[in-house]
Amino acid sequence: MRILILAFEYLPVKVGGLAEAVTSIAENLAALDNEVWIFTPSHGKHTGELATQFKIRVGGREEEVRVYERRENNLRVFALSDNSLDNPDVYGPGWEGLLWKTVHYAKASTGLLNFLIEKEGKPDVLHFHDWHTVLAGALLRKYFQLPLVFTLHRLNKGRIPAMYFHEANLSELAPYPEIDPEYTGAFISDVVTTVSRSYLWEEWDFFRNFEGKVTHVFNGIDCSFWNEELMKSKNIPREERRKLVLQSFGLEDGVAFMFIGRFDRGQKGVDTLLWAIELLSESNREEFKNLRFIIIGKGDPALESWAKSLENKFSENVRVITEMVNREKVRELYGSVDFVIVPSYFEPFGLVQMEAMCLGAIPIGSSVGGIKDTIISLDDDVEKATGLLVPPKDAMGLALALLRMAKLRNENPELIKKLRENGKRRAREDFTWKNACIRYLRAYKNEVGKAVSFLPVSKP
Ligand code: NHF
Repeated sequence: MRILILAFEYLPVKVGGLAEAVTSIAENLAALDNEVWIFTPSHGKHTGELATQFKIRVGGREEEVRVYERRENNLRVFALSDNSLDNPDVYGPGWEGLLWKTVHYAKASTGLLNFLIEKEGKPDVLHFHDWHTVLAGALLRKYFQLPLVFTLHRLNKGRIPAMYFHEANLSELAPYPEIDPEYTGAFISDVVTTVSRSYLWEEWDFFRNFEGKVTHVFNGIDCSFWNEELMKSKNIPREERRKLVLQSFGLEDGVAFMFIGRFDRGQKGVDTLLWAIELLSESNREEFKNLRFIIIGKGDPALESWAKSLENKFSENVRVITEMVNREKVRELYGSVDFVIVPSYFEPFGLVQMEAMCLGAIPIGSSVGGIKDTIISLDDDVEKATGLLVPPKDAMGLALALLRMAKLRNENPELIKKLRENGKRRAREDFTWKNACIRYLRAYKNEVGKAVSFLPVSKP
């Protein structure tokens, strides 16, 4: 099959989890013998050969577009470049700059496909990712009538002025002054997907509008990097690694918990964890002495200073790292700590619990979205369990879960070992990118089960 992918991020350009996801999808589709074309804004990175150049009219001016192509066998990445698309601020500059970028991208993508189609024929399907590519997806559909698959990695729930649809030559899709591009993208598509089953149902208020064409395709995890064999300390037993890691932070040995993520108020839930630490320090002083927390991340200054104040107050228990930690170091940490805490309020899929499981750290996560779908909780199935699920936004619930798991680590090493092994197997076998792509290929042909509101929702 020939698949055309549209995405605002593609490695090496990376802002969040989107780049890794789209790159893995493209690479795995290509490995499954498909021809894959990716159209992405250059964001100032001109890698590859100049493939073509042409002019577009946009914002009342003529704009010169250059397209750089890099090719790895049947995978071809086309980076689109012009004055707007070259801006290194991936989601900018500013809100208006971003909206103009989406218009430039739509018109430049049309120019490029117009060029490719003459020489090479048309793609069998167009797979576009997140709202930034909606204008491009709609314009390509208008001129080339391709089947459309739209993937929402995370709902943004924003609106944009209709003017940008008019500028993109898509007035027919903009009957109101403000348009929700996610709604439009889903409306014009043949199949709409999101990255976990639970996230789909949590956001049913949105997805119900497209019932009949909505489904989930789980993300995968690339365990070739998140692999114990690649750790510097791979020959040292896990208990020893933990001691060494804690020592490197100036902490004595104890039950080691780790958090890694953005310090924000809306999603990642670091505030729930900080409350839980406060609660434990007050109500369970004896047990608290044995607990160690390594908290990595940055963001909201108020949350950073709250975390730092806990570090000062509990200098024998808490370490807060607000500097950038490289991936190799993060891998050493996952492979050494006992538990990883993922207290998100919502999570479309979530990488942290997957990375932790790849490296044998047991995740304690909120029972939401992809976290709920990927962790098998001790409370649901002791034999297959890979971690523990707790309700989101519940500091007391989390505090009790931490105590429970600390006790388990001290008293039941067999079960702990089983959780670690189950987690590794689950991440490596059940959530591969190859599996994701096999399902996308079925979605491209519309041979995939849909979310049906009158059928009971079952666990994967
Ligand atoms: O992994 C890529 C990523 C997800 O959970 C993540 C998210 C945004 O929030 O699919 O998209």
